[in-house]
Amino acid sequence: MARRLPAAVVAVAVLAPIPIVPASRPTAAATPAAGELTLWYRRPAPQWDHALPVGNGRLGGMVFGGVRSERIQLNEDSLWVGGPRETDNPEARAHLDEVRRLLFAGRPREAAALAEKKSMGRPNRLDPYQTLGDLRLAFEQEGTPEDYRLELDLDTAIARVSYRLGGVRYTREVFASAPDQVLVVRIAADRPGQVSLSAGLDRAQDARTEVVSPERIDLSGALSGGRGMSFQASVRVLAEGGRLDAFPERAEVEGADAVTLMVAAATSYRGGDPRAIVEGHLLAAARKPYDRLRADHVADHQRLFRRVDLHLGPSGGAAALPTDERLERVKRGERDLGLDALYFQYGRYLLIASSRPGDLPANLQGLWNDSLHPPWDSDYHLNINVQMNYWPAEVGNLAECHEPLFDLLESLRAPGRKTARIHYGAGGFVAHHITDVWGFTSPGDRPRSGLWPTGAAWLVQHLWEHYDFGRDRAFLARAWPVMKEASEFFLDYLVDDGKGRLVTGPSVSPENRYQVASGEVGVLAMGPSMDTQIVRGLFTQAIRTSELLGVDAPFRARLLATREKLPVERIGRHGQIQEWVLDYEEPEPGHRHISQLFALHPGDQITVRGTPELARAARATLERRLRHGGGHTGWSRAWIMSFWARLEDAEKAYENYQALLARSTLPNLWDLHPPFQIDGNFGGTAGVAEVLLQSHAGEIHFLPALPRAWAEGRFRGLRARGGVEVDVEWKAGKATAAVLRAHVTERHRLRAPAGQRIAEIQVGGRRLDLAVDGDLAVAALAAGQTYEVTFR
Ligand code: FUC
Repeated sequence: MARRLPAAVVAVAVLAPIPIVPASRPTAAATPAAGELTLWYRRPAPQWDHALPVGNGRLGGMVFGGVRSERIQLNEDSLWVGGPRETDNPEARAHLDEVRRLLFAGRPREAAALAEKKSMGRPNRLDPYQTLGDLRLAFEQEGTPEDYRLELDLDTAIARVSYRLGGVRYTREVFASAPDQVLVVRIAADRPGQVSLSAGLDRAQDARTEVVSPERIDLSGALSGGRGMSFQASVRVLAEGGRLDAFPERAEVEGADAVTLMVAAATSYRGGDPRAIVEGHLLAAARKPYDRLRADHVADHQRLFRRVDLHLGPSGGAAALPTDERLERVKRGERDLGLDALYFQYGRYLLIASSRPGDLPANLQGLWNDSLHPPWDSDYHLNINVQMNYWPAEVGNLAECHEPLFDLLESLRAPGRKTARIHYGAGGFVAHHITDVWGFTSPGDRPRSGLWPTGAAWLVQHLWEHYDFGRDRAFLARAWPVMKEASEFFLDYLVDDGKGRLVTGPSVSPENRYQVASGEVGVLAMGPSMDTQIVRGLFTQAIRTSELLGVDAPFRARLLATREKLPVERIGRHGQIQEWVLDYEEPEPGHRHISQLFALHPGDQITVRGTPELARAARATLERRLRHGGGHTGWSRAWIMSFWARLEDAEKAYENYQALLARSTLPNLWDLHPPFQIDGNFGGTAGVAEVLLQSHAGEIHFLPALPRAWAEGRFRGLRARGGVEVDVEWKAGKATAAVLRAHVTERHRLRAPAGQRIAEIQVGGRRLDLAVDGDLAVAALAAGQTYEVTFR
């Protein structure tokens, strides 16, 4: 087989660089109040999923904060077992019609049995993303530490440990620098000659450690599975004063004033020799004094992080408490408005730390994984999870952090073309419910989860979202072939259901089951509603794109004609949006996936004002799911928050946000599936934004679902579709002022919060002409201008 370039490398060449609308200058003071953006603890992390994450998109570290020993668990985002493989199943195509026939005939069990044998990829499993290893530090210290504190400052992206011991104040700072591509650890004391430590690097398997000199430790190896990817992590030890020594397993420093350790790591995934890459990073970083490394890191992080401020009201006494104690209070039903805001900003922090341009996208655990066999391989699940990771990217003013997802999508095109042809005899490209960094697009796992052909079609809608927020036409032009190719697949693949409707299938409503009249339980189905909604969304965006770009009119006509034949949304016997074409009973009515509401969120096919009847049915769907115990995974709960926000039910949105914090959040504020899974963090962050600002229904809606608990607050820098940055202030539950910074010239419909009206809009000291109709105002905004909105 010809050597295939790593997926990410190919992808970057095709889609990058992606220009981003520059962040405008902050309007309010950007320096956050001390402590407001800090997670902190009175004791070291007792276990891995309580430790504090740092990351630069590619390198990750988990900081435990021990006094006598520190463990910093390390990750490099491309350390995946496996490699490019032929996993398409040449038998699948020949059995496609029979599986469909059985499903149309109401025989789902036989269909699933046949699909299990003939329709799935071979093999149908992925190899895991793995831990890189651990940096271990040991300190020669006796006695009981006083005044201990472990913290993560989201504003500087620095984890810090400090304590007093034997009259000496020790501080430890850890950060992962994107500009310098090293993870930096600095240990200092407030008295000279007090820092003594030993340092080592290890990994449970496939690696060996060499203490090259007292100043250099190497960990190098090759993964035993897959293509045997090679990797290296190295530490450089720089002591200020003191004595250095090397032992077979560790480097030692005795009596230094301070010690800086720099960790660089690389794998062969991106091409090049990991050793040489590491060498380059360490050499360059060692030329900078610690203060420079730190200042460059902080500036780089703040360029992204400080684009958005959020204040949701005072925390009362809670603000002075450690984060784990604050969370305990929320579990007891108390409110902590500061924690509400902190969780939102933590999601933005985590996205910056795990998804930088040119790197791999955030996986099920973002970037952080301490295991060789993580849950679900710490892979990319395309049936909600990886998409949820990116829900806060655009609205949260981190559009460039979205780019790795586009690269992943690009990497699926070539293999997905083959899968489309081999499995379905179709053109275009397809991906199913899981993928990795090697371009896996075959149906993976079991039919119940894996025989689901709309993974890529959903991902493609992220390209449209990126355009819709930023209005970068050049980006849209690059996205068009991807949208077109994803659409081509469905033009070939959709099948007539005998009633003139075109449906997907064999497919699933992600991971859910239904019951036919005979009592038989089905997993596979023809035309599950989510598929139809995804295809409709894809076609609608593709139609719009071809119009905007003025390209491919004949193809557009085909999409328009085919879209007409998609099944319409149906309301079932419980008043719910039907999950399948038929109104089946469900064995698990509280199922964690609420796929049939894709059209409500993240889609925009169901809206409160555009489709009121469907919006009522969406409400009934949610209520039924929740009555039966829905929302029990963190990501499911987070999604529910956004659903309620879209239905403009502020109190329900807030209730579910509190449930996310109380039931599905670890002391380090990581989301729990359980176990730890990062999607809920990102979903919760997106949910908060959705409560404060919406722009999916052709209008910018200020405070669409503001809960009573957040009576007074303000945000700065959220983005709305149409190239606008938005600030809003409110008091006693009423918007008092808003600012719009337009990056493109466009007419906007602006909707005031419920019960309010837009009083006027000023630009450069003059009043803007407004067409006001009730709570709606229409205004033409010009690129580069700042508009001040007042409300009544
Ligand atoms: C989906 C979900 C599971 C889990 C897994 C990683 O398949 O149904 O709950 O989140 O992804």
